[in-house]
Amino acid sequence: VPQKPVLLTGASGALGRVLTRALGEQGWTLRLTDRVPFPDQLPEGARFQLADLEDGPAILRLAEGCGTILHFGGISVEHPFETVIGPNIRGLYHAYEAARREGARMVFASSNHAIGFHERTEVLDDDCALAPDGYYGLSKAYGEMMGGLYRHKHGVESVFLRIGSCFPEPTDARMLATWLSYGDMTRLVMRATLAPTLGPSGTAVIWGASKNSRMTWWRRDGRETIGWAPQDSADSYAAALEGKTSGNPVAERYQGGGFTALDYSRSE
Ligand code: NAI
Ligand code: 15L
Repeated sequence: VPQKPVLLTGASGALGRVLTRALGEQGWTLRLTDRVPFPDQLPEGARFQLADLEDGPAILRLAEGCGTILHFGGISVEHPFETVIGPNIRGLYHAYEAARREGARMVFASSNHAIGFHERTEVLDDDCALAPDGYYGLSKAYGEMMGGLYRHKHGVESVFLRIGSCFPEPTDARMLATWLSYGDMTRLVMRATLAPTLGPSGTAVIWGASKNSRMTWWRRDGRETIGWAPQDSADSYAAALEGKTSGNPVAERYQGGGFTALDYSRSE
């Protein structure tokens, strides 16, 4: 159990609700926040406060006394630039300012869409070039770079979770590679929070996929530093899903799948 309370943003979202239940069951002291009400029963010892990530003073107050910030709030799929920038850029800045003020570790829900324009034939390590596949992916790349800034300038530690596809089950052929089970995601967040050190760099990137034999795109990362390994696998869904491709040549070429093909206007 962490020594200090843990702040979870995006608590009312899909992954926030999974984490609230699982971490609450482990006896963690949770401070929860979102801009929409929390729909479930609160675990014992948890407090929920409505707040917009764009409200900096509110985020600073919420983080008071916390040792870790699990930053899962924000826009979670592709949207126009003007929709993304408030929650995912200004909101992210407020979360990092809170981490700096508290000396807290940041566990940031980044995304495969920060690197989505790498081709599926490429094998990526954690130091690969960022290649965002939209304004959403760009906000995640910016978040990872902001984590680097706050480490260098203020000593704030960050774990960047480059989550693949975290859903109850894989639902298409791409997810046979990118699927991250809820159980593996929960254990990943627990290790990212509890790991005593992130090593000399003070930051770690983790590829967030389960033990899928089709995940040939992502290789070296910081999982040993935090002591995490996935246990679940999408493999048993292969027979049902391998024919379920998008039919779009752009989406099928790149790791980010359908996000890469949205509003795609390149002709050569
Ligand atoms: P979600 O959309 O269900 O949850 C996001 C939550 O953030 C929502 O409850 C929403 O109300 C809240 N939020 C949005 N703007 C806000 C604002 N301005 N102020 C306060 N709260 C705000 O998304 P999900 O699937 O739970 O994802 C959680 C995080 O993980 C997101 O950051 C997402 O980008 C990231 N992620 C998720 C993946 C997945 O497969 N589910 C894959 C990769 C990354
Ligand atoms: C994400 O970043 C999204 O939050 C999620 O809804 C999925 O689209 C996922 O990536 C994915 O790439 O499957």
